[in-house]
Amino acid sequence: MEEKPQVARTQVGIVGAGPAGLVLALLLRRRGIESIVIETRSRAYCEQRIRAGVLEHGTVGLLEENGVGERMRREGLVHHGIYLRFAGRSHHIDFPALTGKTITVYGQHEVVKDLIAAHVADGAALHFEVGDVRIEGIDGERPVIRYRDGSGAEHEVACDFVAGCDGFHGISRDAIPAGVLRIYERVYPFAWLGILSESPPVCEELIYAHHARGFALFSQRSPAVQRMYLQCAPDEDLGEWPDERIWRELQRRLEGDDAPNLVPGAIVQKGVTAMRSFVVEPMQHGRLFLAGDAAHIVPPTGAKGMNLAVADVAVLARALEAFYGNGDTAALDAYSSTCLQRVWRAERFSWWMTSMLHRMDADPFGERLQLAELDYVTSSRAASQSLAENYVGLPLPV
Ligand code: FAS
Ligand code: PHB
Repeated sequence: MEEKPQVARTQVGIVGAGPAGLVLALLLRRRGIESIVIETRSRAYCEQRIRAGVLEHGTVGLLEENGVGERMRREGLVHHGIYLRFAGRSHHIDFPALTGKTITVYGQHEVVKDLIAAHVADGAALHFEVGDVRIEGIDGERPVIRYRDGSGAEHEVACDFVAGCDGFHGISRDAIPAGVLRIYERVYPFAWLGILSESPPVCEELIYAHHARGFALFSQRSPAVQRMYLQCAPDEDLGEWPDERIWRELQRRLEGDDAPNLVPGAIVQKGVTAMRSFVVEPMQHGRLFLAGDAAHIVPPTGAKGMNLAVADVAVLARALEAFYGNGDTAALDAYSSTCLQRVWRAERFSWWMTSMLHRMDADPFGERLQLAELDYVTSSRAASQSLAENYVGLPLPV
C-alpha cells in the first residue's frame, strides 16, 4: 500500500540552510511570514563548515537590524582596509577614507551558528538531515516540496512559494523545465589551497599577495586563528602538501622589502576550493526563486559569495512582504532582474580581482599588465576608490 506522506502547509518553503536559506527565513519571520526550512546535512555539519570570512558593510547592518548581530559585534574583527602586496611591497587600501565604510571579518560558519540559534529560539521550523528532496508544481499556485526525514518517512510541504537556497550542488535549478535557464560560466585554471591555523595574524588586516609563484591570501578568524590560501592547481593533491611545505610556500609568497612576520602554528583544517564564475538567468520560474550559490558562483577573491546570497534574499523577502501585504506582485516579478544587476557587478569585480592577482602560466605580457594594474590601483585615488566601494559592498538593491 502506498505510504501516505505527513502533510504540512506553509507560506514559503525554503530548500537549504546555508546563509541564503537561513537569512531568508529570518527576514520572513521578522515580517510575520511563515516558512519551513529543510536541509540535507546535520546541524553540526552546517555549523562547522568553514567557508567565507568577510562580511560586507550591508550584510553586517542587515544581521544587526534583524537581531542576530550581537556575537558578531563582540567577536567579529572590524577591518578598515586590505593590503595589496606585489613586487615585494604592501600597499594599503583605506576603506573609510575612500568609502566611509568598513568590513567585518567573521567566519561564515559563525554566522550560520547565530542564524540557527535565532531560528531555534524563535521556535521556527527547520528540519536537518532530510533526503530525497523534490520540488513540484512550481508552474501552478500550489508548489510542493517532498522529502524524507531521517527515519525515511515521506513528507509533503504545500507552499505558496519555494526558495531554492540549496547551493551550487543542490536540486532547485533542476526543478526548472529544460530550456528555460541560460547558463554563463567561466572555470579558472587554478584553485585555492586553504588552511585554518592556530597562529597569530600575519598583519592587522588582510593581505592579497601577487607573486611569481602564485597568489596568496592572508586572512583571519580571530587573534589566535588564521585563514590563509595559496593558489594551486585545480587538481592539487593535498597529500603533497605537508604543513612544513605550506608554511614555506606562504613565506615565499610574502617575501620582499617589508615582508610581514609569518609565525607558523598548528594547521587544523586543509582543503582545496575550485574557482569558477557561474550565473543562471533567470533566477526565478513560476513560484520558484533561486538565491545565493544555487543561482551564481564567484571566485572568492572578491569575498562576495556569501554577501551576494544575503543580498538576493533581502530582495526576495521585501518582494514577498509586498505580495502578502497587499497582493502586489511587481517586486516578485522583477526579482531576477533586480538581483542580477548586482550579481553581475559582483561577478565582474570578483573576476577582475582574480585576473589581477593570480599567476597565469606562460604569460609574461599578462604578468606585466597585472603589475601595471596593481601599480595603478595603489597609486590612483579613483582606481583605489573603485576597488574599495566594490569590496565594502555596493548598496543593497532597493
Ligand atoms: P550554501 O552552499 O552555503 O548552502 C546551501 C545549503 O543547502 C547547504 O547547507 C547544503 O547542505 C544544502 N543543500 C544542498 N542540497 C540540498 C537539498 N537537495 N535539499 C536540502 N538542502 C540542500 N565565499 C566568500 O565570500 N569567501 C570565501 O572565502 C569563500 N570560500 C568558500 C569555500 C568553499 C569550499 C565553498 C564551497 C564556498 C566558498 N565561498 C566563499 C562561497 C560561499 O561562502 C557561498 O557563497 C555561500 O555559502 C552561499 O550561501 P548559500 O547560497 O546559502 O549556499
Ligand atoms: C576568508 O577569510 O576566508 C576570505 C577572505 C577574503 C576573501 C576570501 C576568503 O577574498
